[in-house]
Amino acid sequence: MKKLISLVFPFFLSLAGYSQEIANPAPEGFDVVRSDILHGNIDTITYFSETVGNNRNAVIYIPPGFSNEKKYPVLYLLHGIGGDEFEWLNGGCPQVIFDNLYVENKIEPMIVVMPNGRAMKDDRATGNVFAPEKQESFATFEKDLLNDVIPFVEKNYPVMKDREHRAIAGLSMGGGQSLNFGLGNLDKFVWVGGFSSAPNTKPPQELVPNPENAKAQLKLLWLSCGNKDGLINISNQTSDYLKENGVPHHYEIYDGNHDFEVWKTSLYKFSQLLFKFDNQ
Ligand code: FER
Repeated sequence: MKKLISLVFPFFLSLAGYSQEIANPAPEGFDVVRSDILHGNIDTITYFSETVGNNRNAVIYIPPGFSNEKKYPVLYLLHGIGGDEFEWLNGGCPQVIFDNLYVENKIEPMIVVMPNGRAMKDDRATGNVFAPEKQESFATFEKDLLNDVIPFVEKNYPVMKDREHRAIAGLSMGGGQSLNFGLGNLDKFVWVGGFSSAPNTKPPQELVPNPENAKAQLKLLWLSCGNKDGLINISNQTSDYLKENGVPHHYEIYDGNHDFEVWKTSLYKFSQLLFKFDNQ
């Protein structure tokens, strides 16, 4: 009987897919506004996009205690298929999460840029957000980000311009974008995170064709997803490939769905690893 169990149990585990443990949620209060602390500033910026051919908007978060005399690293934080440059602010209160982390000295001061990842003239999340030309515009955004958004930010804000001080992360479609653009441009980004990454994520062999190179360049590769998310196979297959090819990465699975509970927790945890060079 014992023998049977030991033979059959691994089979069921593999049927169940992932046997990975569920990671802890963020602590209580991490996303609750505190009136007793300093707050960062939120602004909208407008840049001209050569890629799209018109002005486009992004949201920017400037950390508490910001000084023009200093230079900051930058996190580019991307939204999902139904969102726009305001999605994180509306659903994820990243400014609250960051303000609370700063007061506890848990993150490095950084500027956070939340652009609109739909690089097309009408970049609103209206009509059929799954329409092919809209999905395509999420891929086109790679050019807009690299050639238009980043140069604008680097020209207008006191930021560090090397890859070691540039991070990219996002939720769902934005998670796919972050993995595709980050891992596809290791000369530009070495801190990369995909939260509940969507099917726009490139297949693993395309995403990381040269595991040795990725291993040598990356400071942080982060994947996270809810265990009840219908898209979890994307994160699982990415993590499996990375494991098989010896590319260090964090993979956290939370008890959750395809929603902001998971994305807020992901941001809370991911952001604490950013721009820390000693403890990766
Ligand atoms: C899909 C299912 C979901 C897909 C994209 C998504 C590109 C994106 C979801 C999101 O951004 O929340 O099949 O195909």
